[in-house]
Amino acid sequence: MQPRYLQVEKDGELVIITINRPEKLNAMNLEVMNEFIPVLENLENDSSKVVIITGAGQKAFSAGADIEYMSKIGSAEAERYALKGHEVLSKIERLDKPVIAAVNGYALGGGCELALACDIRFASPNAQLGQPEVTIGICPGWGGTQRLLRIIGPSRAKDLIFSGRRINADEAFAMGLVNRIFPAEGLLEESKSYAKNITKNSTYAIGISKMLVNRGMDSNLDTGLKLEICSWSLCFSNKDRQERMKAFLERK
Ligand code: CO8
Repeated sequence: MQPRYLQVEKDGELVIITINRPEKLNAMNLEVMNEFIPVLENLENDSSKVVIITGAGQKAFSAGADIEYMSKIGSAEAERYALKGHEVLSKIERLDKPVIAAVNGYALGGGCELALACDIRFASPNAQLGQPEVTIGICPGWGGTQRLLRIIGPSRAKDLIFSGRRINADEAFAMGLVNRIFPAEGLLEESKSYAKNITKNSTYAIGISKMLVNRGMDSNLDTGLKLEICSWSLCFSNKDRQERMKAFLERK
């Protein structure tokens, strides 16, 4: 069945997923989250090499979880909603290919958490990021307390979470929350062009590098380094590695 709120488009070896609910600033209700699951499961098995996630319209990447829906639910339903969000975000994080968030406006609450689960974040100058959950009586629930802490450190994470304040693209860049800023009209094209460059590199080596960085965040240095040695050696049984090294030596 065609998703109602997710637009999935192929561009060669790239896949662009657009959250398409602009009238609600791409807020992610349960339907949006449910639609993500099969889309991401297809990506686990297809030949695409890089995924870009963005929001429809000019104003928002995503304004977060759906406040209208949350205003009507109790703890049990809230837990199901949180678990669904975690399932989606973990799938993104564990996908063995890079996922880029093209943050084209508001990325608030769950919207910011979605961007945090991506590997790289590019933003337009009108982007505003933040974790305003405490302003509506909840704590971040889709990994915000954990991924934000790992990306920008505990002190800055606490500042954003306790204050609920929104930060612009420049401040987000300065604290390492976004990797680069591109003009709004060029954000998607620049993201695609960056992604296309990545596709020239070894898919196997990128997938394994992503896993190593992700695992390394939760391991001690010794464990991370041991895992790196095993993974590095495994690259040598990959045909792609032989061809690439040979091509270098022959200056192809
Ligand atoms: N949920 C539902 N609808 C939303 C949301 C949202 N998060 N954000 C905006 N909308 C809707 C508005 O209600 C409005 O709808 P309508 O036109 O039908 O009234 C429409 O989108 C446009 O919004 P505004 O009129 O408010 O647009 P403005 O340009 O005036 O303001 C803002 C833009 C500043 C982004 C403002 O809309 C806003 O503050 N939105 C809420 C942002 C927010 O607090 N997000 C965090 C939500 S909490 C969360 O994400 C928790 C994540 C963890 C979940 C864990 C699961 C349990």
